[in-house]
Amino acid sequence: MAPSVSLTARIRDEAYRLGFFKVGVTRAGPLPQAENFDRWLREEMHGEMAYMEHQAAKRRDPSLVLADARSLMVLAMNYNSGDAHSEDPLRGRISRYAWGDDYHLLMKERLQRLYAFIQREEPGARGLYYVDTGPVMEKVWGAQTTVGWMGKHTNLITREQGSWFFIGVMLLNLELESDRPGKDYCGTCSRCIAACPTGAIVAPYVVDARLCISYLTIELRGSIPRELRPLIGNRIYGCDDCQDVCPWNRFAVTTGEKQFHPRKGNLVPELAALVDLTPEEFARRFKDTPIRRAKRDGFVRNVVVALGNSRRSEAVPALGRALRDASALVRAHAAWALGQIGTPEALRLIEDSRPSETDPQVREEMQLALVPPMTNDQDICALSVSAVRFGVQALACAVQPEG
Ligand code: B12
Ligand code: SF4
Ligand code: SF4
Repeated sequence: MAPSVSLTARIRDEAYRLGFFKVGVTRAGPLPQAENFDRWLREEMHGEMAYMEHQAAKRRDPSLVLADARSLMVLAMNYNSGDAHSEDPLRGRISRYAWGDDYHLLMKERLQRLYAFIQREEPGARGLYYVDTGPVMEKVWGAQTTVGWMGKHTNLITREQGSWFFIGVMLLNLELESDRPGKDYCGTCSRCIAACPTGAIVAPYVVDARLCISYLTIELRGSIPRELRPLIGNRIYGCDDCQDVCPWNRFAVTTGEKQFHPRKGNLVPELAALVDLTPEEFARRFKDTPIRRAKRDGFVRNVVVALGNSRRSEAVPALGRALRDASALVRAHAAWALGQIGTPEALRLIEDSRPSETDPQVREEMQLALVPPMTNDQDICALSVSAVRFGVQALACAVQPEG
């Protein structure tokens, strides 16, 4: 007689067949460690992501999402293409998850097929599935299963393949066999915390989104805080630094999903060319990719900041064009970027545009770019220059102008 295979095992097998490399199951009860989530919201670490607040009750309680929810499945799909980021400051860095096609589309389709399988196996089955967009705390639930654990950078990590994967979740009215929670293998390591360019991992397991480059370049619609702009470097969409340094990503394997491999031009894009994207070109070029989320003006704002951070005179002509952009957001950041480069030509472009500029925020950025306020470091430099004249301290100030 053939051995009986449980429904949970059959669902897992089908999920593996559909391309998920890890499948976890847990009981759908109240959110574990909900007090951490509450604290995160209370301290406003979600910034302008109002959806995190509006749907907080559902995030704390899956039964508010699906009334008769009994089980919660967590499914991991690898997006690692094995390519590397560009170190060239005149080329942009797009985070790995956004190099290829939009994962929402691909994963939704796979989850739909899995759901259809479950309904065929168990005709009374009802459920809901999400990738990213539902009010379900995907990482927290993932850590309740054998998928893995939440690292100090707060991404979910698997022992087998590291953290370069997307998460899908499925709520079901079925009693499935639950896993044991994942064990934390971070140990004494703290590489991600040290590597974060903006100090966004404010404590182990806590990311203040307002400081995270991923938030600043994708979610934030308005102006990027001035003090954070220099720290963004050439990252124009998201950030991978905390995961790039994680030792568990040494076990990453290349994904079999062709759609997640870099689209032409997304791996090491030339920054100067991206400045000229019209809204129509942006929509065409990034159709069905995650990058559309930043919207054209937000994306070009990021590109302009990266050009400023290059501190290279070759970036000046492109920034001059950005200074005439239809979007005040782009013009404001272009003025800042030209100020960062600070060559006579860069400053002349600002001077030339100033009389015709009417937007108050752009005018303010122009003013600051032309006459930067003295920072403490500059105060110290100015004092050193007058005291020591051509001493070492003065030389250090000259080669490292403060932005
Ligand atoms: C909002 C959001 C963001 C925000 C906030 C990030 C964050 N850390 O929460 C921003 C825009 C910054 C962001 C960035 C990124 N994101 Co995002 N994001 C989400 C989203 C929509 C919700 C996450 C959430 O609920 N955050 C709220 C915080 C409070 O929840 P949490 O981190 O799970 O918090 C727990 C811990 O902080 C812990 N905790 C708090 N204090 C303490 C203290 C102690 C002692 C302990 C032990 C624990 C602890 O408890 C909290 C929960 O109660 C999810 C999709 C989803 N629906 O879940 C994707 C998601 C998390 N993002 C994802 C990705 C890929 C990214 C980026 C890598 C993209 C990029 N390359 O730029 C970065 C990674 C940045 C980072 N280091 O986290 C993937 C993660 C996949 C994975 N392997 O983990 C998800 C799951 C999307 C998906 N479906 O694949 N993201
Ligand atoms: S994604 Fe970048 S900015 Fe955000 S926590 Fe990780 S290293 Fe820091
Ligand atoms: S870098 Fe180290 S501390 Fe950070 S998530 Fe990876 S193992 Fe954990």
